[in-house]
Amino acid sequence: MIRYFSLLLVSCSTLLAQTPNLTLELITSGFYRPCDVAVVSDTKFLVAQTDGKIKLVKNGQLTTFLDIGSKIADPDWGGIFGFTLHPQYETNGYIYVHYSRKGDMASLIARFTRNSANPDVADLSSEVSILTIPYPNGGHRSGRVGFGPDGYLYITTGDSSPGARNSIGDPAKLAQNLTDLHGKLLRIDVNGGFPYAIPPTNPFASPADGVPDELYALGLRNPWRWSFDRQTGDFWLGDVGQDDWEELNFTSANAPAPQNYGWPCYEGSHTYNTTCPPGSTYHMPLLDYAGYSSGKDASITGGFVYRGSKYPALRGWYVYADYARGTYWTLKRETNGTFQNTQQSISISSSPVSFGEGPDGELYVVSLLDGKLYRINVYTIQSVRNGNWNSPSTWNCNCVPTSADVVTVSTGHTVTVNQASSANLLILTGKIQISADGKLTF
Ligand SMILES: [Ca+2]
Ligand SMILES: [Ca+2]
Repeated sequence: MIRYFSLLLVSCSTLLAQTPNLTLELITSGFYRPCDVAVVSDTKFLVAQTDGKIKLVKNGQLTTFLDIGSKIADPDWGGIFGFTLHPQYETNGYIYVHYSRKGDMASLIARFTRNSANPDVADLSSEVSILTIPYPNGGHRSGRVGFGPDGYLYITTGDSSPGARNSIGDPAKLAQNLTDLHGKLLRIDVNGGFPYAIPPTNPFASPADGVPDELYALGLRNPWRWSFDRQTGDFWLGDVGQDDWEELNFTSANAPAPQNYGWPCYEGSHTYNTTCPPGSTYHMPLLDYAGYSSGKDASITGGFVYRGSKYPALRGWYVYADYARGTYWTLKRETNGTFQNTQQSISISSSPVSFGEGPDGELYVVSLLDGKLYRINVYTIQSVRNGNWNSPSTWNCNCVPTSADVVTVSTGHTVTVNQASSANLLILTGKIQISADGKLTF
């Protein structure tokens, strides 16, 4: 059999695992600096704005669900950083918000409760303070809060360094200081005590060890967004870099705690602060890519592994983005640790700042600067896929092939699998079968 690959084909690995091509479907616009999204259902969303408002999108209508604008430090850069719904939100109405408090700019993790009479609003007076983390220097505070598959609430903090370009990041090495809560992943049990209990399996759960019992992992700079794979429990975390490297971390569900993600001893997989003791216990990122000093501003936005049912070709792919560049990637990691990472052709000239995952596994994204909420779809043109593979001799798919696409192509005929853009063009002949995982075999 003869195979011809066009010059545009990225690599042979593209052939082995056909990458789904993403598109963005606009759901709602008109937000002011949306920074996080929680998906109640496929027609109901809560979207947090940096100015302290959490907006409700319900059947296309936009209303205010909660307004904590009077409590925040700054409506643009010091308001809400992240929020999440309690796993039993439908019954208890709890949401957990991470915001910067007016006055001292401390990070507050607070619980609010949906109004029992009107499920479309939450009352300001329902606030319960869960955890307070001082930020006397301002600086990176991450802000993501989310529940793990174990039912515990995970919270990331930034290193509190201002992180100005070409400055020294985290000069006090707080992210490596076990007595300090900055640059850490914290884990608490909001169901087992008030305001919370310490999970007994936390690595520093002993009150006598000098380490905050909440601490679960260390060595983080500004881990803006992260998630658990709902199928495997694996942990994916994007850590925003200083000047040189943006990094994506993968941690398997059975990895012991605490993991040390390296900052500021390492930026990405590269030595950064050389005064750190040499160590081999750092958790190196799955990948890093050149950041600000490469000539373009950069800021990684960690995403989710797609586990929805609407797009079988996307199942098992991790979707993430860069906020500053408007770039999206899909990444497929195999169990042996190898992975395929593909930059998507879509690039909105805006700011993908946070992803959200629905109860059905479908994915969403909000962009900060243009104030929009999108659903992530996969590009297909069904009518064209149903054409005759053998006639005409050149068959143009314009689709993402699925397991239903099986074809025998006569010698001399060509098949073009033309993805959303012309970036992935594949010309081949012979018997071709598209397997369920999106791979082409022939
Ligand atoms: Ca302790
Ligand atoms: Ca790291």
